[in-house]
Amino acid sequence: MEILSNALLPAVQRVLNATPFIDVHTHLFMPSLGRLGLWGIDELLTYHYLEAELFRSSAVAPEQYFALSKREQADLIWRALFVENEPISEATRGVVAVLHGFGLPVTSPDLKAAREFFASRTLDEHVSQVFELSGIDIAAMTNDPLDLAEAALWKAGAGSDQRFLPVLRLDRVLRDWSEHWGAIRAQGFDVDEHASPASLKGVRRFLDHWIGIMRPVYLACSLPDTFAFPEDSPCGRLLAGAVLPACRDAKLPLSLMIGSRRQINPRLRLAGDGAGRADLRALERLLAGFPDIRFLVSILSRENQHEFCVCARKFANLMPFGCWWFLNNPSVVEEITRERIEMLGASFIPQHSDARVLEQLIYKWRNTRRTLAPILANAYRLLAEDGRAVSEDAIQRDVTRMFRANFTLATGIQ
Ligand code: FIX
Ligand code: ZN
Repeated sequence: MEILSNALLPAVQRVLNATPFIDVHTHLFMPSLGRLGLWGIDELLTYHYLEAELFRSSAVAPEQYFALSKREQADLIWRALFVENEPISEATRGVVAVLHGFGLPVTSPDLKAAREFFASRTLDEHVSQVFELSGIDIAAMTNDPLDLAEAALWKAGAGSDQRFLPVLRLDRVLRDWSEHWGAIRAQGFDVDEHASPASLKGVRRFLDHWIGIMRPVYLACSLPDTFAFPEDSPCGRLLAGAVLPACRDAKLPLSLMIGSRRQINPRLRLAGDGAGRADLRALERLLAGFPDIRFLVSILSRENQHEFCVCARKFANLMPFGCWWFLNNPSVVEEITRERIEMLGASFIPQHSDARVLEQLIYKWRNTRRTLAPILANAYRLLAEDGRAVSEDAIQRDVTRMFRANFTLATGIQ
């Protein structure tokens, strides 16, 4: 049945709220990976987004802060950003949304009630409740075969969890070869510091080994704003000579997240990374050179977004996803999502959470639904004005495509 224009927003909200989403990129871990998974109020407050904001609202020096215990850090952040100031930034408001979502006080001078609540939770049921509150049923992880703790857990048999999808993350291979080639050699693979042609075979065996252990749904790497391709560098040679052939043979997509500038302020540690505009010609050459490989791509610079949409119109093997990191703010998400719908229809993945702490899913997906609803409703309003009214089934088809089918088709998962 056709929906009248003044009923479009509630119809879109109904469909968004009723459709479980797939979260295509997170830093969360399935419970069987144990201590790797972050959750609870102290982890929520010491999120690197909030650490960066702390140093703007407190006299504490980063060196002093990082010398504190996790609880002391969380107390300091709570006091500076939530007691002495109103939590009106995106990341601070998110913590309020999580506390409110669990019926916890949001104006306490301390964290006593929140800590007692989270201490009372058992992880596995907490995961399921957080997924339910967030409106997602599946989250893709970020799994690093060169992280010693994580590699040991996978080798011991991490098993599988239908709520989580493994992803083989390759930053240490492609981005930091000089620091990590020795760790690959230590795992028994014949590689050298120059990433010579012989190393390509060793890296290929390394990839096949970990694809067999983790059973990832895609391979992934973040790349700097200076990324170039083709390039006679370890990254360029390994990408063309080992990673992409492995993707082809394993029938797996490659996810590239391009534009992060590592450690522009090292004193802030994980909070010290920044963003830079990338040269998307490198991406174009990858897409044109490997038309049989599917690429899931997110670009960090707002200044790249329009040309990124144009690029997606030229290459059907490019699946744009998310409003990544510094873009995941309503003012920017709205601009990016509107131009994507105008140029790509429903053939993209609007958002991922990038959650590092379990309960962040609650606010990140609440914000996505809140920001997206009027944008989608507006697209259908314009369509009705131009002669075609939309049904709720048609809205459902678009939402299912954007938040599930575009990913399941790209990755081949059911
Ligand atoms: O490379 C990535 O996966 C980035 O998302 C992270 O490195 C970054 O710290 C982050 O969590 C941004 O949201
Ligand atoms: Zn990430």
